[in-house]
Amino acid sequence: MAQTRSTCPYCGVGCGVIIDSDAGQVTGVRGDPEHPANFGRLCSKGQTLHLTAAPAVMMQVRALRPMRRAERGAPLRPVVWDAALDEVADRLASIIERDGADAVGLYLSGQLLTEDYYAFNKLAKGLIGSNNVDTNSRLCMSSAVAGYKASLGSDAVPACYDDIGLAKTVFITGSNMAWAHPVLYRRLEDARRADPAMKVIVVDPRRTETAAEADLHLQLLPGTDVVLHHAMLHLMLWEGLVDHAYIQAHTSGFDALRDRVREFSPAHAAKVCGLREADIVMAARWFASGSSSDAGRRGPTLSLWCQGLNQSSSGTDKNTTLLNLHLATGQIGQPGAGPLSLTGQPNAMGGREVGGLANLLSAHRDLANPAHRAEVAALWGLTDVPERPGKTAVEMFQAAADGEIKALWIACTNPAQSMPDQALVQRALQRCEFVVVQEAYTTAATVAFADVLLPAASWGEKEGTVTNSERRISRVRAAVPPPGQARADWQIAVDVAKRLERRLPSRRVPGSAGSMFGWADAEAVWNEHRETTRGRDLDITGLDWAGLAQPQQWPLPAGATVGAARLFGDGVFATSDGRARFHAPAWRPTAEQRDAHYPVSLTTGRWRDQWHGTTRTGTLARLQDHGGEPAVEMHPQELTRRHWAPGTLVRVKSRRGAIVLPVRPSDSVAPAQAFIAMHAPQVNQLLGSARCPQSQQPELKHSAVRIDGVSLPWQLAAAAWLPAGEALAIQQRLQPLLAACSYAHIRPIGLMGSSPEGPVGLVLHLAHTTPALAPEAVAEALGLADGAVLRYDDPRHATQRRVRVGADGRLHGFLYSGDTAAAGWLLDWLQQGQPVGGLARALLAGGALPPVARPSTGRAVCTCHGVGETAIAEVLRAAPEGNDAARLAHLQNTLACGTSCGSCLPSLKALVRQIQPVVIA
Ligand SMILES: Nc1nc2c(c(=O)[nH]1)N[C@H]1C(S)=C(S)[C@@H](COP(=O)(O)OP(=O)(O)OC[C@H]3O[C@@H](n4cnc5c(=O)[nH]c(N)nc54)[C@H](O)[C@@H]3O)O[C@H]1N2
Ligand SMILES: Nc1nc2c(c(=O)[nH]1)N[C@H]1C(S)=C(S)[C@@H](COP(=O)(O)OP(=O)(O)OC[C@H]3O[C@@H](n4cnc5c(=O)[nH]c(N)nc54)[C@H](O)[C@@H]3O)O[C@H]1N2
Ligand code: SF4
Ligand SMILES: [Mo]
Repeated sequence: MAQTRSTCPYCGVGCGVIIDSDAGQVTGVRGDPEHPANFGRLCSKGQTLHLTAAPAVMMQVRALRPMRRAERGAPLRPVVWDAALDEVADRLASIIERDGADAVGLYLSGQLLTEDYYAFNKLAKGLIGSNNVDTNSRLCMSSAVAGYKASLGSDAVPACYDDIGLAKTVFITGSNMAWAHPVLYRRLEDARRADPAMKVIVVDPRRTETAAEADLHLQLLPGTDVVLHHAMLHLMLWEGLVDHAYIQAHTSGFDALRDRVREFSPAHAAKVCGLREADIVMAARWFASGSSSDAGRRGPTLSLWCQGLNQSSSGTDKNTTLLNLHLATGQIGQPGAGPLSLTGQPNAMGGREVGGLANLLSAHRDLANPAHRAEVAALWGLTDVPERPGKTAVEMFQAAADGEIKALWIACTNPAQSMPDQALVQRALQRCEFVVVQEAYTTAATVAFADVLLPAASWGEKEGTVTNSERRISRVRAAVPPPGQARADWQIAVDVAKRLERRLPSRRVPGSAGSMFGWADAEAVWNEHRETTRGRDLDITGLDWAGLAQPQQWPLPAGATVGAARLFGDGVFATSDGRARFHAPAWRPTAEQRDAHYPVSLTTGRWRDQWHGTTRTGTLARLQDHGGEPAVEMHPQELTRRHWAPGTLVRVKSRRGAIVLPVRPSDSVAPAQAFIAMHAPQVNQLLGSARCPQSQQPELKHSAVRIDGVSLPWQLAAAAWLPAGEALAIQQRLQPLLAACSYAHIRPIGLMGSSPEGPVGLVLHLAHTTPALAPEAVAEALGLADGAVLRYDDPRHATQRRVRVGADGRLHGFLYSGDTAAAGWLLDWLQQGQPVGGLARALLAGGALPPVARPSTGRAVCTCHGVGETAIAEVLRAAPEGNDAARLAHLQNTLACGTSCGSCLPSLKALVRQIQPVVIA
């Protein structure tokens, strides 16, 4: 048994993990108690990593061998590595020779390691001679980058995680951190317990779990953040809460800002933002003077934000106007005070460090700056690096759709799902002459467009470094060898680069010898990257590979022993004159407004237990239960008004496309608004590519839509337990069949509350106007075609029903086509493992209600212990009376829910507030 320290591959909190492995297989994972990001904690996703790495799971879904397609439309067939690499190099070289270097585009990811990123960047900018390298961080962090650079002079996050425990006021905006950054949220819970006077403000158009726990929730209208920020400053000026001495000494541009915010009174802002004036006033006071009643005392105030600000057509303005508030109150660079943007992906920061965006160069250098270009050319031994700015994500796909970009190399991201304007993206991938997809999973939607698929090593299998939200660099280590023939991403880049070096004209200074890519291992790549940081704001020349055993924050220049916890504490900023800049943008509303044709404001975001395209998290039934079937969430009043029962299929239509989804009532969205999880495979057919003019980040948080009823009389619902190690493969085999349906959903399921080794199955829900496929095909795949299967067929009504009860007297599977009203309770019975004994025949009757009433499990709440809402409600109703904390403790003692990773604590607390004990008089 071996133990390997590494990091979690999901979010930007960057938790340290210890991986247990045995005989080349991952056997367990736990939080690293010594890692300063998490001190041993993991969330529901981190804690189940080892289950996703189980061989039985991986063999069904991982890309194990290089593959190529003989022609478009033909299936992918395995080839040996050398043939795949030769083909990639040959095709790229020919296209470059024929159409120039800019005919190639590289689309990368904030989930690559810094070394992977470095190798790709050098390959594109140094070898090919094109700046067409952009990443999914363009969809994620580019507004924060543009905001920091505009206001502070460099892309440097000034604060750190410890500040959460030191702040008096925490301003959380456009972030559902209870779900998206759970372990950091646990820290906030600790801080609030330790200091009950701390004030938490949450700004979000939805009442998320994060918002529901705030002292003040500002449920603003989407896209109105700039108005709110300006109004807060207006109030601060009016009440004398700004720090004039700080403004005088360390900033410039305040006069223009003061003129700008004059028109943004809290009363005016209340109307534009859809808020109460008093709430805006309260938020401004808390922000400026901390929660202290002593008006003379300031802060400390910490801001945390994420995609609600960044993914916006005014993303940079939302960022700079928030930074204005920190600068105007001097709340920056001190313990507990400062802006702390939350990075989404585990290495979004590392990508920024090596210049992994179309407008950047290594070590926070700017492509537009001739001195910076000369520095990078010198470091790489080149005559020059190309001057022409590269294409940003949306522009890159637009250029491919227009035929300008002829080859795309996509690594570690799944644009066929995650990019906005899917019609454009699909056109681009089809028109592009040559598409290389470097992927760890065959199930990613973009694989369908690959001419060559290069199998990548993934979590637990590769070496390198990542940088988390607080500028902390951690080691990523391999615990096991990659499955099949998969290789590390940087290695694949080097394998292609060395071949290209032989084909392309050299751009190196005369007399250079050897390869530009002669690295022996990840350490060698990192050493070269470290050298590029010398003298830069992120200087890490004081750090070596061995020193990385202890995660460190940058900067850590030669001579230093520890990194800087906070930046700009001395009030000297990274601008030419050392002063931070105020910005005074006018307010621009969202690119699309609600109108008579598209009367609903749609927003999109994350679920607690799923990760983006779900290639990894989607393999585990226990991570699927909390979200369940993707749906469009609407306010309950809207469902009542339209006479829609929960689960009714509706059509959501934007100016770009339409998709069908079930509707789900949710108090968290306001009337006239709707929410769809970004994990829903089709959602980005709805979203457009309007973007922030400064950062080029698309407005993935808003689109105007209409939602209408849809008539799909033919439905099919089925679920069954399947042989161990086969469910995911069967899911993939069924997938092509489902393309014929107007609506199709399929996901793995497990037995409620069972261990990870419990039974695994699949659930399907299909709908169409007429029977879209023969139910037999599905029945066969689910083991419901023959053997001890009960049947009912009514061909006149296109009705087929199958039920299988096992020798243990429990329901093992069902299929209903035609009318599927019974599917809800049948699935519940299946997942509860209910004995059905003498009721077997009644299971074919098809009613919306079960033959005997049994409580449904309700929504899954605690993933670790498999506890659903019904059981929780039962315990809370019978609980002894007491305060909320006592009743939460009683609940945890009784059901163990929320005692492991803690990701469900906000849900549990909400239920404790909602469900009071039934008092018998
Ligand atoms: N479980 C889980 N965690 C993740 C991820 C995941 O896939 N799953 N992904 C990671 C990644 S890459 C990222 S980028 C982060 C994202 O983390 P977050 O940004 O926290 O998550 P989202 O749910 O995308 O969006 C946050 C909130 O923005 C709100 N919002 C929408 N419009 C506006 C607006 O105009 N103003 C304001 N103030 N708020 C608005 C939405 O209602 C939503 O609640 O999560 C990371 N963590
Ligand atoms: N509507 C809407 N769309 C959004 C967003 C939103 O909020 N709403 N959020 C946007 C944001 S912030 C982000 S970050 C993007 C995320 O969007 P994507 O980047 O598309 O998300 P992932 O599914 O994480 O894609 C990563 C891919 O890399 C593969 N992979 C895993 N490990 C490795 C590895 O080690 N090497 C390689 N080569 N491949 C690997 C995975 O199987 C997966 O297919 O989505 C964006 N799209
Ligand atoms: S909070 Fe959860 S997903 Fe994020 S790094 Fe930590 S364990 Fe991983
Ligand atoms: Mo992201």
